[in-house]
Amino acid sequence: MLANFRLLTVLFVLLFLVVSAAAAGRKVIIDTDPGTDDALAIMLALNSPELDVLALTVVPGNVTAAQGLENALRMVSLANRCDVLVAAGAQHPLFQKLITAEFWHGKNGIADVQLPPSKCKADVRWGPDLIIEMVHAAPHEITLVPIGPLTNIALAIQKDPSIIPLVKEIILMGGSITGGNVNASSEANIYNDPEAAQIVFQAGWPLTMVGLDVGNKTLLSRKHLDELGKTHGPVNDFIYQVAKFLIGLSEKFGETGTPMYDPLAVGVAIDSSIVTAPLMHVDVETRGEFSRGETVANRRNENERNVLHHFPDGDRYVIEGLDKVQPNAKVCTEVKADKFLQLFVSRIQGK
Ligand SMILES: [Ca+2]
Repeated sequence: MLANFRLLTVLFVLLFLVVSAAAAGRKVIIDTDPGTDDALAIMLALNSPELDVLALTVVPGNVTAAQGLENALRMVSLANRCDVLVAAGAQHPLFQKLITAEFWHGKNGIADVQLPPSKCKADVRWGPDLIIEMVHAAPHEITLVPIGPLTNIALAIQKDPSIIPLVKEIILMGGSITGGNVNASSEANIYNDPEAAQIVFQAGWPLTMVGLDVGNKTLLSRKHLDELGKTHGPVNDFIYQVAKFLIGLSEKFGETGTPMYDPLAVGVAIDSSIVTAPLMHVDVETRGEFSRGETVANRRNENERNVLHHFPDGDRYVIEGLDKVQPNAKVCTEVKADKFLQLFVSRIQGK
């Protein structure tokens, strides 16, 4: 009888641990250059029970590192989430000058919305160090969600490559396999630090690329804005203003809504079934005359094998077969856009 009671107690404790672990959600670190669509992504993450946001690490991109840190701190404060660590990281890309995007994001990077000063303080650790420490503290549990240039992530794995197999997976916003937004070939996050991106893509960890392609199929429109306008709360009202700015901007350029680039990466972390993501080998072009920063994806995962031969009439290469190329990324190509947009609106409403 006593043995049965003990067994039951152990079972209950185990059940409690399993349930509480599930309730805590997937541990994520968001590396961000906030940023209007970063703001939407961060607020989606902070209000989704599927995710346990441990930290925001800040990278320069849409805005400078200093402005990005300030925006991140004000946003976690607005959401009443000083428990989420916020850390400054790199101050510039690895090998090139920073390109900021106030043109698209407003002077302060968050649609010129003036948020109250932050009640939360920045963590003293450097962003890449914080990533390294957190991954070692929770091996195989942490998902990295970079939604800016990949500078911080590259610095972290260069400083401590032993974290690579300890990261659960990496779901990043960046790249495109159908042309860019900076120019004909390149997407902004990758273009802002191509060398860092190539390091991250070749690291050999489970990587999902949420690129421009699917972002452009996921448009937040006036219909969604009206839904957000029906409810209120500090986060709700902030996101309403940011979304209104972005939708207005998209209309100026003849579109019917704003692409949810960064939020979709968070959406994939919440529920990967919203996207179709075939395996491909992706390299980042770091040299090309017209294509620096392009994510070059091999859709067939094979290359022709060209072998040099010497013939009486001269030397030439002859195709002798095909060599397999190992995929290194799941590349999102399709998205259940309506489902995701409804999820986004429902998570923000009333918050
Ligand atoms: Ca971003």
